[in-house]
Amino acid sequence: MKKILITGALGQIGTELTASLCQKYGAENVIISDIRDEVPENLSGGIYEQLDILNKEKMEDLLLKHKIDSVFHMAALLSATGEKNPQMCWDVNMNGTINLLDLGVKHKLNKIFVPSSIAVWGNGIPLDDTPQESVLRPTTMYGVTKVAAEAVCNYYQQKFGLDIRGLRYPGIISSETLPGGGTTDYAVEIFYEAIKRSKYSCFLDADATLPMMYMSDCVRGTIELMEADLDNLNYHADYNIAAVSFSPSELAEEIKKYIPEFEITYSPDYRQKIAASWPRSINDEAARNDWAWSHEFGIEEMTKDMIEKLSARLTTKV
Ligand code: NAD
Ligand code: AKB
Repeated sequence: MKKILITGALGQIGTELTASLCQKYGAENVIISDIRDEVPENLSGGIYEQLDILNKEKMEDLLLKHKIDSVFHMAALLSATGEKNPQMCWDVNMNGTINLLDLGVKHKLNKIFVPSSIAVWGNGIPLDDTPQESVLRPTTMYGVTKVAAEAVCNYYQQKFGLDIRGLRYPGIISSETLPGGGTTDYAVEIFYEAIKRSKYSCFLDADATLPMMYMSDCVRGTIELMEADLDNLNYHADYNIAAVSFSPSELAEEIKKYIPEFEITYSPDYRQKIAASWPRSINDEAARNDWAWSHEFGIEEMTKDMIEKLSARLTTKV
């Protein structure tokens, strides 16, 4: 990877991926793009270009202008936002991705990363240790787009030899940028509310166990997969990847070790039904075997790091 484009770079994962890629490949070689006009002041480097991924012409201009050879395609609408506007979710997640794949073939891109999600699964799958090879029956439009994107990426790989890689990310927890409208967002919000107000009303049930991952593992895993030897990969756009699994009540107990007065209440909404259709834990042996994936952060390490980082930032109680 010599010249990298990130789409959706101002989102939760894109922000921290940008920082790592700039550090590793040089800020002058990382082009960050997003649909948003305003560029945040705290950008960690890179060259910003405004890009709506539905604008294929502009996407092509940027690929040529910056001589891009690799793309991390992070632009998408997530599960909760997607359920509010399924048509737009399909449009952005599918048509935006196909635009990129077509241009990838046309301009012979070296590598493309297209993230997938635990949302590919749905009712009727084993909820624990969900295998790499399993039936995919998504219950949300977001999940439908992730299954379809995996299939279309694998098709472009076989048909055109385009090197496309992807991970079925669990819920990602991070301290730098707030999540953008997903079902697992509670696991980030809870830290902000615990630090600011010592209480949180959770939109999932107390025992809604879901697979989760800390951002530093997510970013490292993403880059490691992109740097892995293609000959070792038995899967392409659909690798299971896992770190930890916990429920809202288990996370609350962990937070109480640092904020003993913290109180959590439960007021489940439409997102609980989505969460209930997703696995509780995932089998990621293929990733561990093929490209030596290994997570570093468990719930204890993650909670400690989140509390330390956010407490330093959110100093005033509202
Ligand atoms: P996010 O919502 O935080 O960021 C997405 C970014 O895409 C936003 O900055 C948004 O402005 C941008 N965007 C939206 N529509 C666009 C368009 N038409 N053109 C260009 N940019 C557009 O999402 P994220 O959490 O950073 O997720 C990145 C990827 O990882 C997505 O594919 C998502 O489905 C996947 N994923 C994320 C998680 C998670 O927990 N964060 C879990 C599983 C999978
Ligand atoms: C969401 O909740 O929509 C995302 C995901 C797991 O894909 N965080």
